[in-house]
Amino acid sequence: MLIKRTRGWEIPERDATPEWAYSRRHVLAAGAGLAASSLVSPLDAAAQTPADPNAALYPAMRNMRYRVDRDITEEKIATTYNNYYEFGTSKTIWQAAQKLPLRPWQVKIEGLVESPRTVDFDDIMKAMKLEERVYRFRCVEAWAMTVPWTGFPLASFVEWCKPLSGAKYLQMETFSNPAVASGQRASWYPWPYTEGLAIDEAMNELAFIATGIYGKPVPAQQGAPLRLITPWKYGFKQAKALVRFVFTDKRPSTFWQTLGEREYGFWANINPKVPHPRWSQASEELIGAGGKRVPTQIFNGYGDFVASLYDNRQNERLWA
Ligand SMILES: Nc1nc2c(c(=O)[nH]1)N[C@H]1C(S)=C(S)[C@@H](COP(=O)(O)O)O[C@H]1N2
Ligand SMILES: [Mo]
Repeated sequence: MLIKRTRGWEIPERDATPEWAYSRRHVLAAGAGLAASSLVSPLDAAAQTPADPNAALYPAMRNMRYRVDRDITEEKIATTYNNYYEFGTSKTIWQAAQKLPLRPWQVKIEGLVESPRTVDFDDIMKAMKLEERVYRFRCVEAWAMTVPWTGFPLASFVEWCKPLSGAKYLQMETFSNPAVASGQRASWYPWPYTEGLAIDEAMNELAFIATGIYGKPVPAQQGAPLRLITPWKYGFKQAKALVRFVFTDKRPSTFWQTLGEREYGFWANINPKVPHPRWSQASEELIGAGGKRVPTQIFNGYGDFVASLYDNRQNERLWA
């Protein structure tokens, strides 16, 4: 039977492309790239190291295949309301996170790959083609935002790493630097922060490595210089400030699973019908929208892209 479904990218876009996205690009296209610096707020200026060699790569062209049906969250809200336990357990860690030195930034590629290696973040940037994607973002604490990430598909990066056929999972690891990250001095947490995806999830077109947000390099508090984005999964999967990618044949343990298996599973797909022990997942608060709540969608509205990943995993704990 043929069932006509509205696919994600056919949903009419409403307010998803703010004027600045065009006007700023227009300015750049006109060859007056430096004029864009006048658009950088003091907040961002603090977040960027003085000479970010990649600054000129932003803004990148928006990929219009990925559309949303709600307003983009105000930049100031999204960049000052964060979860980043390395810098504390409150939502207001954005200033503390500025202490993280972002260069040099070495990334290890290890495990089941043709040749394990350590690469510089700036060399990854030279190898990848940047694009902008507006995605919904959902934390398991039932708050949500809608933001324009800049970066590259995780699939492109995985291919670049040349994994061997035996690689079934990809583990990702955040930096370890307790001297600047006060949260990492709390010994009851299983530092460093780790997360993982099955290889087919990592190869799904939605999985993304963000290096930028709002048309600029991503600020420290949101995971600079590179972090994972999987919009159909809860926020805790989307590890920040990555330093290590390990290809493996065994399902890796994760930071949150180690802390509480009952609350944080490996798959952590978004489902309004499966409550977390402490938070109903039926609806979510859009941050910066005056307390407005909207119903949560299965897979955060991305089922057309990702639901088939789980057809043969129905015996697993797929949600929350
Ligand atoms: N390394 C690291 N990554 C992390 C976290 C963290 O504490 N440390 N928190 C996660 C959680 S719970 C959420 S909701 C998102 C928040 O991302 P944002 O601050 O960019 O909104 O980051 C995720 N990635
Ligand atoms: Mo979260």
